[in-house]
Amino acid sequence: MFIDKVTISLTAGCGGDGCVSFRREKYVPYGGPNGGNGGKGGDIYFECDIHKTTLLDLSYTPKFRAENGQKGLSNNRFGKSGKDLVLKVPSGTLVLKNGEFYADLKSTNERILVVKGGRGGRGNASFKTARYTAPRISEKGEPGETAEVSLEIFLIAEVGFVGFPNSGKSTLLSRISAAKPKIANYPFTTLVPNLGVVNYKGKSFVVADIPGIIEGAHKGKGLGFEFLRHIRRTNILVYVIDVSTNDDDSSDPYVSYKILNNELRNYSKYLVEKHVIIVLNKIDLPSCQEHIKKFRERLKNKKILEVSAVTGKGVDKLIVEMMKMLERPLSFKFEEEVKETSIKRYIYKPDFQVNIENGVFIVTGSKIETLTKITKFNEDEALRRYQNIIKKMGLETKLEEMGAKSGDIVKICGFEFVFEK
Ligand SMILES: Nc1nc2c(ncn2[C@@H]2O[C@H](COP(=O)(O)OP(=O)(O)OP(=O)(O)O)[C@@H](O)[C@H]2O)c(=O)[nH]1
Ligand SMILES: [Mg+2]
Repeated sequence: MFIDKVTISLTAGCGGDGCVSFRREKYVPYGGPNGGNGGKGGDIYFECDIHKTTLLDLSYTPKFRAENGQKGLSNNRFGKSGKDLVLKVPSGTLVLKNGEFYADLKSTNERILVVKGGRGGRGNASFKTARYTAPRISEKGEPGETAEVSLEIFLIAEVGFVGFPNSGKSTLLSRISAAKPKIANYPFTTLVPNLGVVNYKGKSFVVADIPGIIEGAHKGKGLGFEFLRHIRRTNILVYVIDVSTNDDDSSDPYVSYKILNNELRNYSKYLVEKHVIIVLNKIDLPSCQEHIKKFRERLKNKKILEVSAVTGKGVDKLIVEMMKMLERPLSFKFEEEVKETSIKRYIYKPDFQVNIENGVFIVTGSKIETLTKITKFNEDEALRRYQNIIKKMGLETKLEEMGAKSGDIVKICGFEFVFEK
């Protein structure tokens, strides 16, 4: 099954707790602290694997977690770090982290860190200084980072085939490449995009054939619109238009061309800025000459080719044209388009913020929250250290400024403290 869009939540591993312990041996008085640090929590990475074609296996699991770090132990033994988790994604996967553009993975083995594992808590051996020789203090492990991540495949191809259902896109792809897409004489034969590699005189390029587009696609009709994203990276769009005649007006190739163009424009203004080749297909069928003549008269300044995907007539010329056109640069590249449409916001985050709710002072902010999470409040010295750090951050002054009096309740990260001047 071809799944080209998933949203998953990721939680990196939590760091292991640090340990409080002292060396106790015969004949070694004042052995000193020897509590080891906790191990680091595992990270989560995405890695590009060009042999993968779908995000199906990620769609089964809505939540991924990396392993936690282990606790530090006595005798300066450090906890083992948690194992990293590497999730494989297909080439062309765009990663949005918490709704913002994060990465575009294209080449094989390209790997990015998405959420970082928590730091291991320090054991008491780490707190030893010349003046402070017997610390009874350690930290808890830091929680791992969490994120909501959306993955979307944007297939990597140089040329995209677009057209109405049944116009012969898949037939044409099977003609020019080794791809074997399903072909049949009914609309919507192609349900997911097909890729084919065209080799010609020592050069090669990739063509994407997507499901047919119909009028009203941009309002959700048919299947094609969802798949237009897969031709967003291409340099060339090839409009495949059926010129075999029917009596009704709907088979006028010029009308088809206009409808297609309108749908593409409604999808994205960038699509219609690509290089275009118009392919009038099925010229082996009788009485299409009249249509072709009229079409050419109405669209004079466009590249128009006549082919028969079934007999192969005109197909070589099409390949040569595509190759020639590929050498011309595009006015807009996919990369720029992505950057333009998803602007990264850098938000300044203060160390802490204070709000008053029902007389309680609520303190938030990632720095102070992390500090709170790694502090072991049952250790006297850890508590003292905590108080020192938040004083240096300026929390006490801020609380006083906001009118806090002795005995008021201050809430940090779910913990309640009583304010004292
Ligand atoms: N006579 C003739 N028939 C053709 C030609 N090209 C395609 N066909 C026929 O048209 C029908 C549709 O072809 P497909 O290649 O499946 O069309 P498609 O554009 O991929 O259609 P969807 O996947 O539904 O969008 C098939 O029966 C083909 O055999 C051609 O050049 N001449
Ligand atoms: Mg098809």
